[in-house]
Formats: sequence, structure tokens, C-alpha cells
Amino acid sequence: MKYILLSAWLCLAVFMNLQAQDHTVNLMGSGWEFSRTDEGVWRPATVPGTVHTDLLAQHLIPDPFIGTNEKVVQWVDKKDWEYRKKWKLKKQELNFDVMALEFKGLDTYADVYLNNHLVLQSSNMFVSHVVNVKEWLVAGDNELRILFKSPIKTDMPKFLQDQVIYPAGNDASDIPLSVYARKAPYHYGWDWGPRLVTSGIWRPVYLHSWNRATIRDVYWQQLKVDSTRAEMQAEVTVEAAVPGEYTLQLQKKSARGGEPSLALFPVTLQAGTQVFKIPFAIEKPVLWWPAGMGDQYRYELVANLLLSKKKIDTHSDKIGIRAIEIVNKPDSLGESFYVKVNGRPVFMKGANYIPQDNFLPRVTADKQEQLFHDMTASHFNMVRVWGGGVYEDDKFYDLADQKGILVWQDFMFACTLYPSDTAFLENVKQEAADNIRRLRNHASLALWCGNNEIAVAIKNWGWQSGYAYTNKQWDSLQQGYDLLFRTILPQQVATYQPGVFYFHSSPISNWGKPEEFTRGDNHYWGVWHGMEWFEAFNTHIPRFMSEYGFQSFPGMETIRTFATKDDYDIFSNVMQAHQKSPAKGNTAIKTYMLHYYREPKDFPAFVYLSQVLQAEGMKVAIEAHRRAMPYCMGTLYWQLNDCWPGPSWSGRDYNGRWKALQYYVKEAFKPRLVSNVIENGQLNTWVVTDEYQGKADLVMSAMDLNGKTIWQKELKDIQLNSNASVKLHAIDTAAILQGRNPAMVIFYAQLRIDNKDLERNIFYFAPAKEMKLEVPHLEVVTSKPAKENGVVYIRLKSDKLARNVYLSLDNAPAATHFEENYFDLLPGETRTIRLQTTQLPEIVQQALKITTLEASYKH
Ligand code: BMA
Repeated sequence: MKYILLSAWLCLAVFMNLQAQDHTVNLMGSGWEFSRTDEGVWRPATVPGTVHTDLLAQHLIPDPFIGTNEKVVQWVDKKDWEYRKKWKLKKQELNFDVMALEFKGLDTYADVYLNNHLVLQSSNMFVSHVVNVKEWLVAGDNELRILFKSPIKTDMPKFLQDQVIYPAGNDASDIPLSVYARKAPYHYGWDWGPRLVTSGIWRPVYLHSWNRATIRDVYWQQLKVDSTRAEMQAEVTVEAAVPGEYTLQLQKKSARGGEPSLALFPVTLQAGTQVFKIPFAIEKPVLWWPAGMGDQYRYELVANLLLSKKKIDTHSDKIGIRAIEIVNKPDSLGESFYVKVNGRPVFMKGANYIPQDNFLPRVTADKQEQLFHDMTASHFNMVRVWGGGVYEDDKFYDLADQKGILVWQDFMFACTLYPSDTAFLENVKQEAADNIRRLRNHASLALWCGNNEIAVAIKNWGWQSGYAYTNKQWDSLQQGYDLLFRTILPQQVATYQPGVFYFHSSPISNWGKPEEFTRGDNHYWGVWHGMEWFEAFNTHIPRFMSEYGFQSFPGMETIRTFATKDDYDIFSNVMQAHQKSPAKGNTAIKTYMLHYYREPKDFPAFVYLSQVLQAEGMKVAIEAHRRAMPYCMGTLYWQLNDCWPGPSWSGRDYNGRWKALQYYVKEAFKPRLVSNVIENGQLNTWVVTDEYQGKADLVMSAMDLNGKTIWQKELKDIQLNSNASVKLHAIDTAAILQGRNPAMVIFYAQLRIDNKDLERNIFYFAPAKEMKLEVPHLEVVTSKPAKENGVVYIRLKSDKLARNVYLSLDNAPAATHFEENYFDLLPGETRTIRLQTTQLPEIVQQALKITTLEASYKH
């Protein structure tokens, strides 16, 4: 009896559910199989996923991130692969008016079959698809099968027909075919990543069924925003199966729970897709601000579709209301490039972002959260989604909104020219429309940029002679550039997100000539690619620095994941296989290292020193850029993160571990910065403030390496203003050194506010290698704070100057994070470091390893 009642209840529940307006079947997870078409053996697969990760799970390829394995998996992209999944549908489940397969991303040349009917052909990994398939669905077993054609085999005929080699210098294939595929450019290799040309269902897939009508998309356009009023327009895209009289209702969900109606808008729906524009306003809006300027308040805005007063569909978004302007125009100094938010100019602090993995489906929501946590901890307010990767997933932009990190969004084109035939351009048009529509509601989205470095490359990289293009070929390639980046992309931006800033290529000015540093944004590669010393950062300052960088090795914990002890030599096969800019890479690191430091004693010391070197170089740059505000209004270093474990310009390695650079960035990006620099024989001390306004004292001191004070001075009650950079003190270096050897003197400047010693910056008068450092004696005490779980305090005291104190733990998981690291301890100074760990203090004390600069040298 019980059983009968339960079944009856279940039937009713199913029936009621089927009466629902819409229903989504998740077609992800397990139940998928994949097969190499020339083999025909079906094996279990995971969706979302890639062929490589499925092969890896089946132990059919070695891990390409380990050793030199990348080489032996190069066959994978020359094959065709199929994926299939079977699932059951009940007869009643077919009763919806519309049943559509939704693909968020297929990588890349994909033929989709449902029950053996070809329902979609896709050739762009960046576009999503909605395919009505009701007519092909059946009661009982259904099969979805997707054929992924080899991108190499698909694109080779295009190359053979074109008879042109595109200048895709980063493409590590024998023949650069990456330009033909609308697929992440870095998959084909870059100067920080392997060549792993993936295929697969890389983003979610669903079967979405609905009745009568559905809201496809809402664009919450912000027409005019200030603190008194936000004039808005909801552009609602509705698709109807059943024509008729409906109503669109807009609501603003308030924190107090009420849902005030913003607008009621009767609509007559025809069968098919239609767009309605509904103006509305929010009085005295709570504005959204980037990190450091205010809160990231977001309204929950809702669009409902009503039929006879009954809600049949609803769509909601979290919308931050703000006005963003990019001021890029001629001024008395050249051509400005800065960001204004809600009418206030703001200095941009951040980095360039590349995808977090070669196998994109491995980038989980947790990884995105950790990435944004790290950006926030490092005082970022901007990230550039660089054009050789992918348009990131929704989670990324949602986190950017939540954390107040503005997004500089490139279209996915970098460092080469591209085809310009009609099919290619149509494909790009669709890609641009699709991604602009997906991202335009995000408060964090600050600008669109056509591509990375193609415009400067056309002028300066010698492509015409290097690739022996005839004048005719060269003209036609450049016309293709103009059509794509100066006509089509700006048209798409103007159509789908009118008013947002677009520029066709970053950088606007090249780094070669001094006059270039007066115009727009710049990628300054004089340091590293041009082999200039770090001091060049002090004299090469553009209006906005959107790229500059220096390489280092990831820490030993990460190196151990791909190399064995036998490989611990920068010129071993494995280390060279992981160095993706072989022409310069390890040699450049070594050259700069021996310019500034003494020879490291062994491989781990080299790795440590490479990080210190990189961090010190970037510190020079960041401080120079910030001091130069408002002439310079932004600094985005190259690069935030890695896509695999190897040496690169990143501050945060593939496993999310912080290199020395990330710790230095956290210091150099602080809302208040004290910065010391020698300019024309004088030691100048500057204070740069983002938002702080108030009084401070500046305490300055010079001492010898044993801590004996030789000079000191205090400036009292200085007024600091927000958004300002001021030189507070200048002194002849001779007046401080008083005849002493510059290599034996330490100088520091510190801000004191409300009797608290706050931001400090230490300055040395000579390169580190000239300093005669002695081995410091460090006292170490670990303890557990009374009220905090998962934390251990490490108190350190040094008798002498200890430079770049690096704390590490043997075999610690990546999440074990020292809040501060690679710092200098002054003679006699005590510092307490917070460590996130569940270990007991005694265990930490035992496992703790401490390195200092002095201890890393060979002597
Ligand atoms: C920049 C980037 C990348 C490259 C980096 C380091 O110009 O845009 O193309 O990885 O330089 O060379």
C-alpha cells in the first residue's frame, strides 16, 4: 500500500514537473565515451573535458606537463575524435514546445549528431550554440555524438591554398596553422607554454526545454550614471513558440526582500526571436567602485515574462551601476590613457592574465576564486585578459565584479596577422557578438581591445622582409588587418555594447624611441627582450604601462612535479623543454643574475635567486610607474599566472604558489607607497597615495650592516592627499654616506600614522653583489594564536641584516601560504609572519626551512 501511494505521488510529481514552463537536463559528467575515429574503440570520457585529459585518465598518454613528454603527445591533434553519450527520455518529457541543445563551447571543428541527424557544425571554440532539436528526440534511448575533426588536418588545405606563411612566431608547429582556427592561440605554443592542441567539449552542455516563450538574454544598459540617477535600458531578447499577448516586468530585488516593480511592458510576441527595449531609472543609485575606492555594490535586477499575469519565465542578473570612461586623447604631454570611474581618475594596478591551464576544463571554480583572492591580496584593481588565450568563463567576470577588479578585455588575437576571407570574418563577427553579449552586463568590464601587439608588429617587427612577402601580399595582409580590427570588431562593439571604449591594438606606442613614451599605452620590453638593466624602468615611463616583465623559475616544490634530481640544471633537457623562450630564456636570467648578484651555490639557490632577481626588477618598475602618476596612470605587469609548470614571467606559478614577485607586488601595490630612488645624484623619497587623506610622519634612517645608525631625520605632520604622488624628501647621497662604502649602508623610510609605524621601504646604494653580507643568526619561535584556527605564527629575529628571507616547508601543499616572504630583516629587527596551516607549531618549527640571500651564494 505504502509503495502504491509513493508511486502515485511520484507520478504526480513528474506530471506536475512536466507542466512546468521549462526544464533543463544536464548532459555533463560521466556517461560519455570517446574514441579515435581510425581505431573505433570507445572508452570512458568526462565532459567538459579535452581529448588529452581523457587520454591521460585512460593512461593512453603520459602527462605532457612532466619531463619531455610534451613531445610524445604531438600525434593527438592529427587525429579525429568522437564523443558520444546515450540518455533516456520519457514520452511525456517530449511534450515541451521547444527542446534545444545548448553548447557553451566546442573545441573546435565539431559536427554534432543527435540520433544520427547532423544538427550542428561548429568551427569556433569561442561561440556558444542553441540548437532546436525537438524533431529528432525520441522516447527511449537518445544519442548525442560529436565528431571533432583534427584542427591540423582541417586547416592544412587552407594553408596549401593560400601559399602564405602567416607571421605567427609563437606557433610551435612546423607550419603555423593557428591563424586559421578560431581557437585559443596559446594552444599552439607560446613563449611561456607548451604546444598542446586540444579538442573536446570544453564547456557545459545541456538540453533545455521550454513552453510558450522564454527570455534569452537581458542587456542592462547603463545609459547615463551619476550619484543622483542611473538612466537605464533593459534590452530583452525573447524567443516565442506560441505567439500572443505577454507582459515583460522589470524588478529590482532589494536587500530588504521586497521586489519593487521598475516597469511593466506589454508585448505582442511573434513566433521566433524579438528584442524589446525598456527604459527605466534608478534614483540615487548605490554606485559600484573598483577595489580600494569603495564597495562593490550590486543590484539584483530581474526580468519576468508574464502570460495572463502568471510568471512563465524569469531572468536575473547582479548589476553594479557605475560609469567607466577611458580617457585616451591628445593633451599637453602627448596622448593620455587613463581610467575614470564614476568621474574619478584612478591609477590601475594589476597584471596580464593568461589561461590557467592548457587543459581549460581543469580550471575549476575554486581555482578562479583563489586567483581572485590572490589579486585582491596583492591590491589589484585591474586585470588584462590577454588576447592569446580565451574569453574567460562567467565565474571569472563574476568574481571580478565581486572583488572590484576592472577587466581589460582583449579579443583573442595576438602577435600575428590573420586571414580575411569572408568565411573567417563571418566567424569572427559571430564570436565577437556572442562574447560581447555574454560579458557586457559585468560592472568590471572596462574596455575592449582588438588584439595584442599586432599593430606595433606590423610597423616594427620586420615581417615583410622576414617572411619575404611581396608588396602585393603585404598590402593585402594589412588591408585584412584594417578590415578586422578597425572595421568589423569596432562595429560589433558599437552594436552590442554601445559606448564602451574600444581600441584596435595594444600597445598604442612602441617601446623603441623616447617620444613614443608620451602616447597612450606601451609594452616596455627594453628590459628582458632588449637586455637593458632594471634601472631603465626609471627612465622609460609611458602614460600607461600595459606590459613589462622578467622571467623566473617556479619554486622547487613545483619543479619537483615535472623534473627529477638529475634534471636540476638549467641546461638539462627537461629544464630546456620547459623553457619556452629558448633563444633568450635561461641565458637572460643568468646574465641579469650575475650582473646584480653573486653566483648561486646550487640549483635550488639558482631558482630562489631567479625569483628574487625578478621581484627586485619589477619593484623598480612598479615604483617608477606609481611615482610618475598622474603622467603615468597604470601598471600591468607581464604576467600574473602560468598555464603549466615552467619558468616564465609570472608572479604566481601553475600550482598557485607565490613566487617572490607576488610578495613584492603586494608591497609595491599597497594603497600607500613609500619609494626611494636616486635621481641625479640625490636620494629622493616619494610617497604615493591612492585613497588615503590625512596626516603622516615620514621617518628616515641610515645604518651600517650591523645596525649602527649613521643618519636620521623625521618629517612631521605631512598632509597626504588621495590620488597623488609627491616627492617629500631629497638629499645628496654623499650627505648620508659620509665617505662610507655605499655597499655597506642601509637606508629606510617609513610612514608613521597615528603613532603606528606603517609602510616602509628599504633602499640599498649598491648592487647586492657588492654588499659584504654576513650569515645572519635568526631566532625562530613558532606559536599558535589563541583565537585563530588553521594559523601558526612564526616570529623571526635577526642579529644582522638578513636579505630576502625565504621561508618554506618541506612537502607542504600549495595552499600553505606564508603571508609574507622574501622580506629583508634589519639588524636586530623582529617580525612575525602568519602561516595558514593546520599543522601544530612544533611540526612547523621542525619542517621550516629558511634561506637568505647570503646563504644562497657560492662564495
Ligand atoms: C608580450 C606578450 C606575449 C609574450 C610576452 C613575453 O608581448 O604579449 O606575447 O608572452 O610578451 O615575451
